[in-house]
Amino acid sequence: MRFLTAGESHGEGIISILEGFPKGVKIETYFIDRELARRKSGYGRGDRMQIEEDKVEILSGLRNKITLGSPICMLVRNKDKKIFTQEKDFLPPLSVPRPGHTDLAGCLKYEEKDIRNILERTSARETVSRVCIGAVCKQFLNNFNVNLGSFVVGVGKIISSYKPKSVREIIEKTSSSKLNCIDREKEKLMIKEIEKAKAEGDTLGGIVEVWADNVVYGLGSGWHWDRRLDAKIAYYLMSIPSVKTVEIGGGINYAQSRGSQSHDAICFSKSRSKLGLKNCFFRKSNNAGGIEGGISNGETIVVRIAAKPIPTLINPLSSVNLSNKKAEKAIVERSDICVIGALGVIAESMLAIALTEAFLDKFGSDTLKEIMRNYKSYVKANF
Ligand code: EPS
Repeated sequence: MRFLTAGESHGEGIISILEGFPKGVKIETYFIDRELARRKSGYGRGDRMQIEEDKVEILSGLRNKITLGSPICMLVRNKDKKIFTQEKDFLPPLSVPRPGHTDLAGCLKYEEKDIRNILERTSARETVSRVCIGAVCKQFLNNFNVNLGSFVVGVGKIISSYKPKSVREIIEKTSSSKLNCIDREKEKLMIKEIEKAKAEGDTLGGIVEVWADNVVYGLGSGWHWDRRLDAKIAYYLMSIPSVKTVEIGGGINYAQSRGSQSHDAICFSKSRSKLGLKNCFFRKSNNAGGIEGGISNGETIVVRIAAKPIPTLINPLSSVNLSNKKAEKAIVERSDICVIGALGVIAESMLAIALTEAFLDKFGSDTLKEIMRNYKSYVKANF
């Protein structure tokens, strides 16, 4: 399976193409739209989110809601359309790059003086595509009872230490949250922090955790570096704009503890039923985050990501005008104060894509029927 995304932030729309996705999977557009609505939400999002409807149109690859196995093409039209592929727009050139954004690096790379020609594509609006493709993959993973959930761990310096017990708990407790948060007390402080940053013309980053449960053991491989499931997940999550850190399971805490305190002791119980197995191995702790030696071990996949603050500041930082090379304040474009409340659904999407690819690698990729057959016989045969 592979996927492509296309589209500029203020162009016609955002396009996603998913190729190599199996035949026979039921796909509901209302589910994709619900995920897109989650992406627009979260305290601290900018005014653009009020303008856009973000409804998906599936242009190919399905008949009567069922995938044909042919490429799936999806389109989300932009309402705030300002640039055109054939017509001239009259937007003034943007010349002073924002520190932290792609503006300068992009202009240098593409020998460009108008930052708009860089920012249109590098805007995080592209994550609309990730969510469309992720929502299709989630509907595939549903057939194997894989559930995904995410929650905000921190905004700026406000950190919650609450540890949920299951994906179900995450979904239940975040569903009525303004910030995709489980910890209501900390959420109040996070919202205050966002309000304070807004009043001071500033922005905030933060930390999000994403979980996937009921993931069968044996996805990925330890045989070769580029087949490792942890490496794939890290790559996919690091590709989300603003993300600067990806940790799996214990992550950085592993480095600060001893082996005896950090590795998950192995248990076995005949009565423990998991993934339809009568007998199974399990762990009482999950510091490995569900992956050992690059292979899923049957425990919940736990990934933590950290994102930098949004680079567009109402009180801009010092910069240099690309045309005359004189010192000037960076450009101020309409933007968000904090996107951490929306980051979780994008992270879930990228994790769903990574897991779907790993699933297809292991169980085949032509039809859901074939994959299901292979999956069932694998789970039955093992142990
Ligand atoms: C975004 C749309 C953008 C920004 C934001 C994400 O809309 P506009 O530029 O028209 O206000 O709100 O972009 C960025 C954070 C960025 O760094 O480019 C969206 O749909 O997510």
